[in-house]
Amino acid sequence: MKSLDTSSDKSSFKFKVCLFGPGNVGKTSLLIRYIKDYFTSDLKQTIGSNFLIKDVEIDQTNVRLLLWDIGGQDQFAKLRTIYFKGSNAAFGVFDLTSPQSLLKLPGWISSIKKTVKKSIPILIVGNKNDLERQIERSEAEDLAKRLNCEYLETSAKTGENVEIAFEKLARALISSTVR
Ligand SMILES: Nc1nc2c(ncn2[C@@H]2O[C@H](COP(=O)(O)OP(=O)(O)OP(=O)(O)O)[C@@H](O)[C@H]2O)c(=O)[nH]1
Ligand SMILES: [Mg+2]
Repeated sequence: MKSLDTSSDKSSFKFKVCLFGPGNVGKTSLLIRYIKDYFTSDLKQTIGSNFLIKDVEIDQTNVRLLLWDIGGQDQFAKLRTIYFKGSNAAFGVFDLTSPQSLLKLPGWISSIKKTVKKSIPILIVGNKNDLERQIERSEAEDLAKRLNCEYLETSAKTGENVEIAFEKLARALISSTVR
């Protein structure tokens, strides 16, 4: 799901990105912060999935991100592979105050790899860094490295690193396409 538009001066890319990770870690909140630039503490859990679009310009390149937000509760597990199909990149989220949530990421990643069948950029984000952390940064970094993923820490509440995270993934997508 990517295309190169040569009719304009600028190249235009379209990428499917799936967000993944357990329930309550802040996937929807990160998207709301990124796309609408606000935060609310009384968000409902995602039922099934949401789909949002963000157009960004990265180094004079227009990029359209098709962002799929999947409900992390176990009851939606069967739907997941449908959403993973055709993804050009994946954005994994865990909650820095919940060690449990970090431990669930390897399972999600192997399911993505099985479904997508090719190597795609995967970014892991430790979210809620405005709260008191229960996971050492080095522990999360080590896991990300072992899984071959980039790692960043964010807060959907304060907005820290949110735009940077999505743009990091967009850059990785552009360079993996242009290469
Ligand atoms: N303090 C703080 N709270 C956050 C942050 N991000 C999300 N939350 C809160 O955590 C709760 C869950 O956030 P959601 O964005 O719904 O989490 P989700 O990963 O989409 O959950 P599912 O849809 O069930 O998979 C909500 O009450 C949010 O307000 C953050 O960065 N800091
Ligand atoms: Mg959600």
